[in-house]
Amino acid sequence: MHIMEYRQLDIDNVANYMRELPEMQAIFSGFDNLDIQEVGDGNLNFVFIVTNKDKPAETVVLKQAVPFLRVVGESWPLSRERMNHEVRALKFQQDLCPGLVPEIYYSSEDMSLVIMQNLKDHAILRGEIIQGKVFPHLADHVSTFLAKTLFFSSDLYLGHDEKKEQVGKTINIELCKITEDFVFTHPFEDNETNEYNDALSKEAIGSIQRDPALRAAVAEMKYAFMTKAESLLHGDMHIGSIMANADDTYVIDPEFSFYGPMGFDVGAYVGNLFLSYFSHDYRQRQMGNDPTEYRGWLLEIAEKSWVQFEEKFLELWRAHDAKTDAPFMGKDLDGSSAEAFRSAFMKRVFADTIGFAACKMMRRIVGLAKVADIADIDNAEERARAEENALKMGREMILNRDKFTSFSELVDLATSISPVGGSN
Ligand code: SR1
Ligand code: MG
Repeated sequence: MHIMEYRQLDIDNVANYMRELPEMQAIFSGFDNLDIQEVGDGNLNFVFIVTNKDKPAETVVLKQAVPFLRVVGESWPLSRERMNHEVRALKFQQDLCPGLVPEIYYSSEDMSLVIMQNLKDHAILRGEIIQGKVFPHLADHVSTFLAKTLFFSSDLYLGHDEKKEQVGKTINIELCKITEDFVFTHPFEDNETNEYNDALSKEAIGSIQRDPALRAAVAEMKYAFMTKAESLLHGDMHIGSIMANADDTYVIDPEFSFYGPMGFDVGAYVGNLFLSYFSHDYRQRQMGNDPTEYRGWLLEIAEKSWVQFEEKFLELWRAHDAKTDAPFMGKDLDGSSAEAFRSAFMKRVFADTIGFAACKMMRRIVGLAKVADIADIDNAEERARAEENALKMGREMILNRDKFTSFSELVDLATSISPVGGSN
């Protein structure tokens, strides 16, 4: 095997690197007239779009990890190991969910990079939602992705030995630590890395930093994140990790992948939709629209995504149990024990989903890494209103995470905090 020494690629040397790869020779008819753009807008890596100007259908995305956190710079070292996690997770997800994950053409551990399908007809979902676009298949596609990846990597499906081997292989110490700090710790302790909108009231910030019940609840979610090795998660399943158009949905960027609690992925996704909901009180009014329609769509999508996820997950589980000689709980002697277990299991995943969604929402308001939906609102008072609403919702969700009995109660909570028709 040819070992290549790591070097950081840039616009000037990408073409020469690619022309040596047989996998790229199979895609590109030539390497002398390439358009190469660095488009990485995430916090961690460099991303190049490479297109043959002579034949624009010949196009790929090259993503490379650098040995530091891009958003901070070389002063924050971060090993390139994260690319191995990303590639492993992409391959696992691709096998289960073709068409919902970009196709991989080439990957290199030495160079910490992956070359994959350029989703040139798709855009990052967060940006699209900020603009008020709707996606008819989003709930169906995301719920399929979540149900399949979370079920088929769990103990409900895998053999006891294989599951434990997978847990061992996918330990992702550094990126989990980022989540432990930036999702579950710093936002709630007035850490120096936090960033506050000046217009956000001290009371609102104090409501998540100085309430012992809330701090205890967040610590419980952090403990669950660190100890509940249920399934191979995406690990950063916010709406910036999804690319979509009217027909397709692709889940991208699984570098935070590790074995963790199922509700963490589901919660990240629905929590982000609630943040968008709060942002579109102002955003829809700014666009001159009655906010009811778009905000109603966001809530509908969040609810449908959970409901369809639960249905699909249970369907996979029942189908597997019907075929296997060794169901997880053993033989179901009177025919109802398996359903009792399933019902209790899904209730617990639901409570976890709510608790994790709440942490994800609150961290995006006061922590270092924001979401553009809210942080880019140009009016500080309006931004603070959306932020306070998100914090209120996050508080109620995490404190009562075991009490919600259906997703519609979360929708009711969101509309009681901020009516769907908007504030004015
Ligand atoms: C300091 S890194 C902040 C965030 O970027 C990633 O997208 C993850 O969400 C991480 O928490
Ligand atoms: Mg990312």
